[in-house]
Amino acid sequence: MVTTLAKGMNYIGGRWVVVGTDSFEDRNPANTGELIGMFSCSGSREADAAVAAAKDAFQTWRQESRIRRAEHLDAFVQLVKKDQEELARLISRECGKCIAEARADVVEGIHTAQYWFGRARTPSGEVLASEIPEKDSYVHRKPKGVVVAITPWNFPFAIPLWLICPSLVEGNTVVFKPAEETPAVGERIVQYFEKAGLPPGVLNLVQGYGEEVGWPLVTHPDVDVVLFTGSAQVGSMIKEACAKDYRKFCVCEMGGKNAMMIFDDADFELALNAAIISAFRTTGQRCVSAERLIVQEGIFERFTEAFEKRARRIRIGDPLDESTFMGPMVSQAGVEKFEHYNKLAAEEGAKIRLSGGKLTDGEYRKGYFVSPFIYVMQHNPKARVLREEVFGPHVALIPFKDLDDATRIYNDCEYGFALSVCSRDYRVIRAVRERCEFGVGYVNLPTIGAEVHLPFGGLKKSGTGMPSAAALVDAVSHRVSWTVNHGTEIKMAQGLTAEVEGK
Ligand code: UN1
Repeated sequence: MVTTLAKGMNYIGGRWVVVGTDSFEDRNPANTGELIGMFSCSGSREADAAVAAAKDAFQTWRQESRIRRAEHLDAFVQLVKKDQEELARLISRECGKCIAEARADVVEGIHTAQYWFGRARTPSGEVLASEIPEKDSYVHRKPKGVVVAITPWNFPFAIPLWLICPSLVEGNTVVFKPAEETPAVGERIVQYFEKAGLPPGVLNLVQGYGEEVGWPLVTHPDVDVVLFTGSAQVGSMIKEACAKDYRKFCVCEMGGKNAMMIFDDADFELALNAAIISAFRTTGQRCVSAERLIVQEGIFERFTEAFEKRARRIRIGDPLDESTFMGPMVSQAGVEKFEHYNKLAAEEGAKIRLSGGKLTDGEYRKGYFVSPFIYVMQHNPKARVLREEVFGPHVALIPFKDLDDATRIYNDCEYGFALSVCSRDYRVIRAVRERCEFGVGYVNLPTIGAEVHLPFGGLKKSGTGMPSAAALVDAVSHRVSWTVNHGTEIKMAQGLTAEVEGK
């Protein structure tokens, strides 16, 4: 088993290193009295050292075969499998996710590493015909260099692996900065890779805050790719910074104001279950959580009542208790944002059906527990609560008349991440797919629950239009064209010759 005690250090060039005296506390959001560890507050010195180590290691790593590189992922999986339950418990304690969801996070991480291990043996380029019979043309992939991966707390295991695995398999080296809320799980990932025999410098870890160490990494001149998953606000700063540097490429996965569209003909129970999962799993703190339930008029009242009734029964409590459905929010700042938007909903004319908020009784006092907030509102383009991401169990039920109305309401939002449509009518389902702006779409399913071999990313304010997960290969490798002449003379596709005197 990999050590359960967090080291709290950075991992640079194959060594665990302590950073000065400054450190930050990592506490359990369900019980803030529980200290999980103390972690280094890194800054630009550490960012420089980590990028230099990654740059150094790149020249050797890129020359290793793709298949050999990927074998480290298989070794990683074998190690994780030995610790699976204990790792899930650490995830749950560190970010407050229910244990079942923490187990799912580990499984998703394992699947990611397995996928990239297998994919290494599949074609990595293309062979194309040339117009000239003596020529062969190829599309060949080359690694980009140093990749910075800045990851969120809500999937502290799976998301770093979404970004790290394709980067490594394609021959890049990585500097990984986990969220400051989940440094212990970030450290674990690196410990497993160290044990799996990854050469020094290929994967480096820096702990700390975004402004202090994230920014020096993003703006570092020797970084080739920045992969970020987090808020739209930080993502747009990263996009701006990367745009200033001609060589830097960035992929940002940001927020959402995701919606389910539930039509009158939908399977009622299925739609209800999907809505409960979409709105309240991970306490509404997924970039694909649904904060808008757009429901057709014929079933609106019945659906709202059933949803409210089910939401009232949600078991909120200790995430390590198997019977808990909703754990705490991750931080006091998360609670305050949730409460701010709940208040705003009332000001913007919402009819409140369930007035959730911070829970302060008994055991709840120890953590950042909240109960669901549910309201009914006519669509109103001016209402901020219908457009801005809350990242909590804050749910609007919005009535609609017909297909045109549903797709208009859905699209009237700056974000474009996940959608779900519940209907039995294939024409409606197809129209939703074609008319709505989204990156991840579901039919008769919740808005959450992506699988690792699919692209995952949002449009508009939700992303850079370059999806993550399986599709990330295009972000971490250059696709170069390569044409070889097997003839003894030059034949040009467009008919030019080297004849200098004319005919
Ligand atoms: C996220 O919310 O940031 O689709 C990622 C899902 C997960 C990933 C969510 N597999 O719900």
